[in-house]
Parts: sequence; C-alpha cells; structure tokens
Amino acid sequence: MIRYLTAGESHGPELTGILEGIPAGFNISKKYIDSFLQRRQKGVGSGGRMNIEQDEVLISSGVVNGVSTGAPIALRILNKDWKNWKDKDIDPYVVPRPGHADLVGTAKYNHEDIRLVLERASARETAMRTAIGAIAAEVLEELGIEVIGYVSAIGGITYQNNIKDKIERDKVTESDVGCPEAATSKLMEEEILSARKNKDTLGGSITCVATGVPATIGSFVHWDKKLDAILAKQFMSVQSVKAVEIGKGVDIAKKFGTEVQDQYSLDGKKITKISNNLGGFEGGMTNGEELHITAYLKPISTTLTPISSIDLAEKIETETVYERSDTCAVPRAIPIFEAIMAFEILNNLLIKTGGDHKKEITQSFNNIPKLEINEFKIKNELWSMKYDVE
Ligand code: EPS
Repeated sequence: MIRYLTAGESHGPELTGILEGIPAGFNISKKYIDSFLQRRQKGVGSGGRMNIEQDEVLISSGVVNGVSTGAPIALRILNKDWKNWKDKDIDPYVVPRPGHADLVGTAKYNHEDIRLVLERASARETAMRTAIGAIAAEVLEELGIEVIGYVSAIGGITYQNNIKDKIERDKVTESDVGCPEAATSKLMEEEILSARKNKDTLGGSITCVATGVPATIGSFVHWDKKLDAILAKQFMSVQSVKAVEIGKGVDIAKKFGTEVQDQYSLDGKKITKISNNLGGFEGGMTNGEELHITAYLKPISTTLTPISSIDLAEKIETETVYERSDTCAVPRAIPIFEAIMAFEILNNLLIKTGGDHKKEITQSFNNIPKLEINEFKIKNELWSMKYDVE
C-alpha cells in the first residue's frame, strides 16, 4: 500500500526520498520528522560527522499546509559535509574494511576506487529511511499506535527487563545511551568509552515495542504476508544488523512448550494472555499484545586499531587504514528502528483497512476485531470438507 525509494551518497549533496501511498487528511509536520532525525544524531559513541550534520527535512510535495494530500511525498535532507568534499582531491581508497560492503561491492560494480561503495553503503542512508518512517509514525499516532525503541544491550552489558514492563519514552530520552534504566545506562556508557579508549568498536541491541496495534494485522495464509517476517526483513536491512529476535524467541527456543506458551484466559469478554513471549505475533499476525522486536548489531567495521586486509591496488596483504567513524552506533540508531517498524505497521494496517482518506481509514480501523469472545461465530457442530477434485 505504501512504498518508498531513497537515493543519496554519504558525502554527496543530499539524500532524497519519495514516499507514496500515505492517505490524505493526516497531519504531517516537519517538526515531528526532525525530532526523529535529531535523535538519530545523538548518543554516546557517535563519531565526528555528527558535529557537522544537523539533519532537517525539506518536504517539497504531497504535504500542503501540514496535511497529506494523498500524492507522493518528496523529501530532501541536505548533507552539510558536502561543502568539505565538493572541491577536494580525494585520497585513493584501496584497502577494504573486513565486515563492510567495501570488498564485495567493489567487485560487484567493478569500481576503480572503494569509496564509491562506502558512499552508498554508509549508514548515512538511514537518515532518509528515518524521515520516511517518522511520517508513518505520525500517522499511526493519530490512530493511537506508538512505537518506542530502547537500547537493550551494549557489548556484554544487557538491560534485563520483563517483557510486560512498560517502557517510558522520557527515561529512554534522558539516557545518553538510550537505555531506560539509569544504573545500566551508566555501565553501557563506560563500556563505549572504554572501547573508544582501546581504539575499538562495539555493537549491541535495540528493542522496539509497539503499543495499540490491533489484532489480525498480517496474515498466516502466505509466507510473504506474515508481518513478523516482514518486520524481521526490514530490521535485518539496517546496516550492521546480524540477528533479529521476535519477543523472547531466543530464550524460548531452549525451553519446553508448556513453559513458554502465552496461555489464554478471559477477562470479562476479552481474551487475554498470561505472558507475551511471542512478542505480539501468532501465525504471522498481530494478536493484540504489544509487539516486541530486537535487532542485534555487530560492532562497526571501521576500527581505529588496524586489522588484516588486502591492498587491492598493490595486490598485497596489509592492514586497514582508519576512516572517520562512530565507536558505537547503537544509541543513535533507536529512531531508525522505530521508523522502519512504524512504516511496516502502517503499510500492513492500510492493507487491512484500505481507504484514501483519514476518515475512511478511521472507520475501518474501528471495525477491526478486538478478540472479544462475542465476536467469534463458532458453530460447534459436525461439518465436512468437500473439494471438486474428482
Ligand atoms: C558511516 C561512517 C560515518 C558515520 C556514518 C556512517 O560517516 P563519515 O564517514 O562521514 O564520518 O558517521 O553515519 C552518518 C554519516 C550518519 O548520518 O548516520 C559508515 O561508514 O557507515
């Protein structure tokens, strides 16, 4: 229902995006999008580039007087660093960083300098994906749906919480590493600072929680309609991500069935669950619980300490040469995951509701099943399965 394309190089003039399919009548504000972009630039572990960029979005079509018109939305984010690059004699870049797209990307496109790969492979590209998803997040807010991300691990320091604990956005924002618990935040910050001191890099994990998402979004009838699978693909597509977990997926794989199923009970007319180990999905569909997804990011490939590589020009073994980068990109990546999660929730919600204008969408939204016992039309009588196969 909604789709987008992005373009832009990390040190080129600008990032460009086109978002199509946002229905008419929703408030879309530059201020709201900019708040996502600003959060993407903050956090302990950021590199020197973030002192240069103060990202803001320019909306040049599809939103008039602050309201979506239904037409494609065109977005631009200017790269302030461009002025430092446009007249520069750029040093050759001939030693690929293991773990980055450098080596394979250069072979794939037959480039004569590795920089052409890193320019597009760079996580700078996520600025535009964040802006696009922020629009989806603003639309979802009008329907009472919110996505909150937080840092759940930095290196070996993990924030241990219960999946039923409520995550408060203020606590996440107050923390310089994006972890809602002050004591763990401090340990995470120390871990990043120590990695920087040791000329190394660190990864970690970000968990996103979506509240207010109705049940029955996504589908079990075909593999490419399963919403948990769609979200896993989206999360996986963010630079550095090497694993994605839905709910407590990793833990429950080690336990018995009777220990981990989110068993049903009745709360008046409502069917509720005693736990949420499955992170809000059953059979690829939302089940009315909070959605929980965690992305695990590897440490950044650009390390201040040289590691073994190959000089592709001289064709000899050598060591990597340092290129300015972040020590740990996890804290500032929170809004990226919030944005892409919001995008796919909205996309799949619109597949369900249809509609070109907010009014139509709100009406169908209110008709989505609430998993109340009276909604079920189960007959409880004998029946047969007949097909025309003979
Ligand atoms: C990145 C390298 C750094 C990061 C960059 C991602 O950029 P630069 O090479 O200009 O120092 O700061 O992230 C961003 C610029 C951004 O906006 O997120 C990389 O190689 O992936």
